[in-house]
Amino acid sequence: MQSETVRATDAGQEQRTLTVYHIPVCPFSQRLEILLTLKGLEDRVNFHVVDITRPRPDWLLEKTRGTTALPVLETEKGEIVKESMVILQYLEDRFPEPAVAQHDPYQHAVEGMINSMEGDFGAWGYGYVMNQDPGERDAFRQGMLDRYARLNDFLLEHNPSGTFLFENFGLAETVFTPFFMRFWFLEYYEGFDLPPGERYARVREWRDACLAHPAAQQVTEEQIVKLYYDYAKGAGNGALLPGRSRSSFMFEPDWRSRPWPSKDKYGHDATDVELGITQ
Ligand code: GAZ
Repeated sequence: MQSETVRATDAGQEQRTLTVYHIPVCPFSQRLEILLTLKGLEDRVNFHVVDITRPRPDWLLEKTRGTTALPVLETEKGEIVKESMVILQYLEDRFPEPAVAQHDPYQHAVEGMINSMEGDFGAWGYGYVMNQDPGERDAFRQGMLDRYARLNDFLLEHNPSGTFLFENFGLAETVFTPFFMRFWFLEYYEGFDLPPGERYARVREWRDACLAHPAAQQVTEEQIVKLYYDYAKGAGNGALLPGRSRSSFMFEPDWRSRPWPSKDKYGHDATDVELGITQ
């Protein structure tokens, strides 16, 4: 699904399908891929890859009226929908069967409440991996644990004996799973994992079932660890670190051919050569 669209969406041709403009491996975009996979609609949408390391092209800025955040969905009629949570709801409304979101108003409110924690949860984990001050590590670790504990309590309140928030992998799982996957970078570069024991048992069960779900296998741990090396060194979104000529976030050369990076983010600055990303 990460293949470039064949239709010339930038050439003013009529569009007969839905198009998502996205940055591959972006967690917000993976949400859409998961939802479409759950609905069996992977082929219904063109995924058009946008190069994050270059300025956005004018034809795209015209569509978005100047905003640069992706993903962005364009309908068959040329209507523009921004924000991954809004796009998920749009796709759910357009393609209601099989339902991913809850129908019951209260249950839908429950998934809305847990989803309202995603921004803070995601931002904390990204702040943690990007932190460069060893003196702040404990505070980041504790903050991450606090956020997992909050999710644990929420799951215990609403589905104490189940695995997912409701019966099946649904909207909340679609929203959180891409972050659970990105947080493989915390395991690797910060040695962070949920401690054993009751305090995190419910959220651990949820997270592990989310990670294993067949509809959510768009990225792998190895891919995340390798591509996000520069995030672990404080440089996000394709930014270039001092002494380096390429970003670890580039998609060439393929991550499979690169060595696993050094885990020592506080003590070592890996070179292009060590990362296997020379031209
Ligand atoms: N709220 C939007 C949504 O769709 O849900 C967020 C979309 C978004 O941030 N997209 C990013 C983007 O297009 C790519 S993915 N950025 C370029 C631009 O011009 O705006 C996440 C973080 C973070 C840093 C990066 C990302 C990330 O925290 O994966 O926290 C969650 C960006 C420092």
